[in-house]
This record gives sequence, C-alpha cells and structure tokens, in this order.
Amino acid sequence: MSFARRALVTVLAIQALVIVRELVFVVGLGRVADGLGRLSPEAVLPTIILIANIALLVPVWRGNKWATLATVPLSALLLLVALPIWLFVFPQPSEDNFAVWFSLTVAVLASAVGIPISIMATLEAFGRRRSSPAPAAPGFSLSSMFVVAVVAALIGMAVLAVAVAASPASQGDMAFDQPPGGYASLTMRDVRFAPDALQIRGGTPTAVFVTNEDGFDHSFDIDSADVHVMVGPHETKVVMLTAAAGDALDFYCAIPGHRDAGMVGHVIAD
Ligand SMILES: [Cu+2]
Repeated sequence: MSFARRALVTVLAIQALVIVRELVFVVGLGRVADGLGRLSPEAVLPTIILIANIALLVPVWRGNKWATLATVPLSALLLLVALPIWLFVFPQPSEDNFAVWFSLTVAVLASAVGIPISIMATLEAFGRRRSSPAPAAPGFSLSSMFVVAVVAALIGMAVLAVAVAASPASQGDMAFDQPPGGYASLTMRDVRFAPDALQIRGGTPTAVFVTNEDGFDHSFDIDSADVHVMVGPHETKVVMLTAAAGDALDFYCAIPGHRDAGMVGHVIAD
C-alpha cells in the first residue's frame, strides 16, 4: 500500500475513534438519539461524518478511487464542525476538561492533516495507471515519518496544555476583591441554566456560584457586565455581580450550539 493511502486509512481511523468518543462520553448516547430525532446539528453532523468515515475505511484501504475522493469533503466537514468548538476550548485546558480538550485537538489535527493526505491519495488513485508503482522502502520510511510527526505534534499539544493549565487563572476563581453583600447560585445541567431567572438584590455585590453538572464544558457570559467565565465539567466558579435595581442582565453559554439550544437566562436585580 502506498504512503498516501496508508496515511489516509490511519487518519480516517483516528477521526472515527475521536467522534465515537465525543458522541458516547461527551454528548451521551441518549442526547445523541434525542438530537437525531430533533435533527439538531450537534448530533446529526458528527453522526453523518462517523458513518461515512467507517463506511469509507475498507474501500479506501482496498484502493477504490471514488471512496478516496469522498474523503476530501469528509475531512473538510469534520474540520468545519470541530474547529469552532476547538478554538473556544483550546486556550483554556484544565485538569477537568483535559480529555475533551485533547480529543478535540486530535479531531482538528486529524482533519487538518486529513485534507492534504486525502487530496494526495485521490490524485494518486486517479493517476495510478500512468505512474509507475512506488517502491516499498521509501513508502515505508515516509509513513514512519508521518507517524512520528503526528505523535510529536500530539506531545507538543499536551505540553502546551499543561503549561497553559499551570499558569494562573484570572476570572471566576474562589477569591473576592470585595466582601459580597449577597449570595446566589446557578446550575448548568443538560445544556440548561437552572434557574434561568436569577434574582439578586439591586446595588449589592453578589457572589454567584455557577456549578456545571454536565460532563463537558459550559461558559457563563454576561456581555453587558463583561463577564466571561469557562466552567469545566463538575466544576464551580464564583462570579461577582453588581446590578442596579430594576436591571435585567441577559446571560448565556458561549459554547457553540448551546445558546441556540436554549442555554440562556437573565439576572433580575430588585
Ligand atoms: Cu453550554
């Protein structure tokens, strides 16, 4: 098997593993089934990509040129789905979200590498009759280099994640600049805020404890108060909030797809 084809099969297998992991452990099979029923893009697109990935593995491995061609849009689609979430999660790795962070990074890396690899394999598949077959030895060393490059990139990402996670966090830590005059709490569960209408006292600095009970990241964002806090899985952050009596501040989760799924609410100060 040629280097490009071998690399493409490897990339497809990695992509399939990452999507299976995301769907089963992060989204949850129940929510995937629910999302497919409601045709929610969060569940439908990764499922289509996964099925296509698995369906194409064997024909690509056997050298079918049309299957090889089909992997080009597939990698592009995966990059399109994973990139916005990855851009949001990538700067904020922590011990709690490391698994999600890592698998998203692998997904983006595999799809980014997958695009040129699939184009190479396609060109090779369609032009195979004209060119002489590649000798086995250089093919093997090229694929070894590819594996080494991917492993090195993954190790680099992991080192970077540890470095960023070790740097001091700013907003949302359990420290107050001023003593709070009131307390409130908010739970994030099943891509919802509970309660979605939070009452605080007007003009009083209030410590809002935001707890994420889901197994994946959420964020707590109030644009008008310049609050932007990431809350990892099973994590609690404290946000200091002051609002004038009569104010209503809208909050939402900035993780792509969550706001549209109804992860919104408002703070009412009276
Ligand atoms: Cu969310």
